[in-house]
Amino acid sequence: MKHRLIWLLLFVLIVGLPTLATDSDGDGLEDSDEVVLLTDPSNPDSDGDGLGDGVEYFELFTDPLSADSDGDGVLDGDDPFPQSLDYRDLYDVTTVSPSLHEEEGGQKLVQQVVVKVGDVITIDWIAHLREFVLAGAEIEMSRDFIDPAGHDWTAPGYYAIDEESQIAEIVLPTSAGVFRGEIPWLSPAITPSDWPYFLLSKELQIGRTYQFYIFSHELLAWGEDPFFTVTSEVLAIEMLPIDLKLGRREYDVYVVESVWEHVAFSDPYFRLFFGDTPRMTVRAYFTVDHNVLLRYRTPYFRVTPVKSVGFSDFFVVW
Ligand SMILES: [Ca+2]
Ligand SMILES: [Ca+2]
Ligand SMILES: [Ca+2]
Ligand SMILES: [Ca+2]
Repeated sequence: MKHRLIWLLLFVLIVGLPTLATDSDGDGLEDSDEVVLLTDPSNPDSDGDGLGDGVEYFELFTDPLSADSDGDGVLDGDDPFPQSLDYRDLYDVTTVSPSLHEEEGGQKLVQQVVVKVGDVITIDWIAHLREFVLAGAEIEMSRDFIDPAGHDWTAPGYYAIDEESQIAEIVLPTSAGVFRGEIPWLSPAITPSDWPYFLLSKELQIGRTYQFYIFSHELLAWGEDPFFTVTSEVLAIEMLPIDLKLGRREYDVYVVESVWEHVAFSDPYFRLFFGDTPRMTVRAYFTVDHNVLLRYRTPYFRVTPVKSVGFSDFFVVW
């Protein structure tokens, strides 16, 4: 008995306590981690979407237990943008969840704006996005300000852009009524929430600069010039610590800074915030190895049932 104890003591001293760090299915997650994440320790692809459990969890930030993390009908393994992006502003009043998927005739972008509890605006764009340049779109806007369980108000609209004359014919449903007009169309132009996706479709390199226009239909409804000129530059590679369920990890990220410039706002409300020549700087972070959009801050418009529109900062949460 005494001898056994001495041998055990010697074993522990020399070999150390036996560890259980095994990755039975070789997917990059240890068996004990898979117990925490509820994934299958004997199946390297628990949800059968073509992506390994470890790659989903540590590298792509998709759900290893959902074959279609962003619910857009495309399996994670086939989806160029498989993440669901929920982002909320600093005042925690607005959440926007854009999702993008292929449809016949183009890509469909669905954005949901939750202004506060029960107040929902859904914008369905059936858009022909060519490399994220909005070339023309049909939109349907629904508002649920009064009754969250059903649409209080739904109205269709569209942008039809004549490539030769660069004139856009626009019919835009707003809370104040329907806006109809023709405006000179600056190309390439993308919508405010598309700019990180636009950059995601590019090969990022430090020092590289991209220029484009951001078209904001909210400004149009407010009688302002609807375009911002944007210069995006890939500034540097930085370490970004992220808290995951399995502890804190650091990631190499590209830092992309975008400067949005507007000619001038005539509306006194905007001038109060931005002065005569508004200029905003917004940032995005993309992982270096997989070009995954991790986080971005962007000014955006808060849409409310009454006539008040403002900018706020958004953080992406995951
Ligand atoms: Ca495993
Ligand atoms: Ca597994
Ligand atoms: Ca998977
Ligand atoms: Ca998945």
